[in-house]
Amino acid sequence: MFIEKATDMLIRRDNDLTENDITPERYFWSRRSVLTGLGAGGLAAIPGASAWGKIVGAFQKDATASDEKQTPFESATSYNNFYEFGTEKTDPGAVAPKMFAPGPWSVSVGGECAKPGTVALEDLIKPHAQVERIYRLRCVEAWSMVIPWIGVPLAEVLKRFEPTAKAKYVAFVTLNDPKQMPGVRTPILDWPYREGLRMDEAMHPLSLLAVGAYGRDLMPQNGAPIRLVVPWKYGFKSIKSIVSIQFVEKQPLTTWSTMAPREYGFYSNVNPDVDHPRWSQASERRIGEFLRRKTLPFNGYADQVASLYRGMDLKADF
Ligand SMILES: Nc1nc2c(c(=O)[nH]1)N[C@H]1C(S)=C(S)[C@@H](COP(=O)(O)O)O[C@H]1N2
Ligand SMILES: [Mo]
Repeated sequence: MFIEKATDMLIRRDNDLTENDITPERYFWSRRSVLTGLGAGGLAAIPGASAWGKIVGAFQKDATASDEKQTPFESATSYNNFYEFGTEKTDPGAVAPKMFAPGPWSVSVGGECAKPGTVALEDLIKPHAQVERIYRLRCVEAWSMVIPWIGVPLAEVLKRFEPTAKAKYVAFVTLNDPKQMPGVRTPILDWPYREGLRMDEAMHPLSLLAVGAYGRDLMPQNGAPIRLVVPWKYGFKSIKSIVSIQFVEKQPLTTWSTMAPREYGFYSNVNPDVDHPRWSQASERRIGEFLRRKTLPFNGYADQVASLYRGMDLKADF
């Protein structure tokens, strides 16, 4: 059933593509995962191959970052942070497509909830529920991108597990596989990569569980097959290649705030008034642009999210 569904999606979507669209660079990833051939006769699925390879369905366009120019696909897939594949910006794009081939993927969801379970990716993120959201993503290193993500609002996914009243936070964990992720063979970070959100942040309609970008499945370097996108926070909160989501009562440990608590707080809301101890956060470089631009509070999403933090001192809770 798993495979049937994927095959179905695959044929539906690939009918819209011409041979020209299927260039090795743009299509390499999905093709390698699922397809045996792309001849004129059509497409064939490898029996038993990853059902994940075609998770992006017939998504709807949704709220966008209006008039902003999108970062080219080539930049968004060659300038990345994904320490599991190395610490240089070019490492994930160079290494992940060659080494990381997520097979059938499931996410285990548990903790303070009535209906815990390990759920296959295509059951977690249903094609008909997918939306495209053009979000700014602002790295703590003072660069940013504008990316058309495809995914499902995190709240919609979380609700079906029926979090209890004790669920105050949500903790996320990335895959930790030394065979596919050369970076985790060295203790540069305390693997696996972990992140967390307060419950109301997780339930906010802007929080997205992304499975695609630029109209297709996520590239390995962007966190295939499923990652978080929390656009009002620094990029490191947007954890990639998620294997576990747990509802917890206490604020969970997160990778960067454990590594360097003075530099990275739990909240990590984009805040031009709170400098990183080693550099200013007042401005940023949009990848592909020459001039720097001013960084906006909450990365420009203050109207939607500032109310979550009413009464908090965001210089103390940075
Ligand atoms: N598992 C994992 N997730 C991660 C990271 C990482 O190193 N490992 N880096 C984070 C950082 S610092 C940023 S800025 C974003 C970058 O996302 P992008 O490469 O898709 O633009 O991913 C975040 N998610
Ligand atoms: Mo980042």
